[in-house]
Amino acid sequence: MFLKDSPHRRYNILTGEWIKVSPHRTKRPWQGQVENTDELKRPEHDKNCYLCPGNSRASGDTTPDYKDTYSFVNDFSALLEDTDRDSVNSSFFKAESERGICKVICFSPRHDLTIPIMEKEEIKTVIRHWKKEYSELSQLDFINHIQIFENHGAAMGCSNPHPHGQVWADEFVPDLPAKELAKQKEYFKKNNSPLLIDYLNEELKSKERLVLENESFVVLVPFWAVWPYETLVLPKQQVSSVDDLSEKQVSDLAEIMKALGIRYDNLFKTDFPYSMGLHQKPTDGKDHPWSTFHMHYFPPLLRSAEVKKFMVGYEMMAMAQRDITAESSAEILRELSGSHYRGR
Ligand code: H2U
Ligand code: ZN
Repeated sequence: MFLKDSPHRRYNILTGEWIKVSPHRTKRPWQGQVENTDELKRPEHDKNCYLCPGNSRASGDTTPDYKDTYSFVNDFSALLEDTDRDSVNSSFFKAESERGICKVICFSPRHDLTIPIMEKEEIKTVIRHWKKEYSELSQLDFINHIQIFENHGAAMGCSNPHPHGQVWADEFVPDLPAKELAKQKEYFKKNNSPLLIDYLNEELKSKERLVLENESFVVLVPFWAVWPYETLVLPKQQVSSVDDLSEKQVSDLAEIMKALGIRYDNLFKTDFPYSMGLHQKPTDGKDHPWSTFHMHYFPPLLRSAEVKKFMVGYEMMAMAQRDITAESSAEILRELSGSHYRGR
């Protein structure tokens, strides 16, 4: 079958972009080099960490003695609530000022934890905190989009190993979510059904790209994945934002995030780096019935804890390309152990 053996391009239904796939370069899944890069064990509390309870931050504020998930306004926020309002709009020069709020979310007071080694109950607390941020920030009339994400690991430019993520609340819907929304809307107008729910139902039939499944969620390697071990977390029932998740869905999402994190860590026996984020309904007060809540995981590793995929050369100049197919990656992830290699 050409999808398995021959060079081809695949279409990303969410963005309208194409990606090149060259499976003939690696017909068999990579089985080689797996380094056990036993990271130095981190302390539960690090007196030099600005996210650990009781320590001071760049702003001079003290991070309080928090007990579970805690958030604060980023001391180096990319967007500000109070800023000059201005614009230029000519043929060659277009710009407008933008307001916003950026926050840092500490997942846990424990410096040494990561999502895969946190307890499910602790991850539920993080998700409930995402709900709270989404619902509070969406009340502000100048906030029209909320991007929640986690940059994990030094390989992704994360500046501090303390388990944390960020929220950027924007005045304008950013480009990637805007593209995905436009595609979801186009499909919904034609089919009167959400694109990602229909796509998931097709994936559930074929099963070849599935990684994990529970009552409420599925993790799969999307047909059009770019990163070698990229995954998409999809709800089985239409739900438009994190705020709309039921307690059962919060619990199932926590469970599947942990299970996915364990597989990722087990893949190269390392604290697996990634950028992960939530895509959901804009907060502009409109309905967006086509918008399905989902999460993307974009991990950079290719062959080992050290060998990353670089998006350079052809990819910078032309388009994304991969060798190993989405189906092979899904198979590799699916077959990994569900117990963390470090034993917790
Ligand atoms: P990353 O490691 O994902 O970059 O996130 C850390 C964030 O923490 C970063 O955006 C902020 C940085 O601006 N920060 C503070 O808000 N206060 C500090 O004292 C240091 C870093
Ligand atoms: Zn810390």
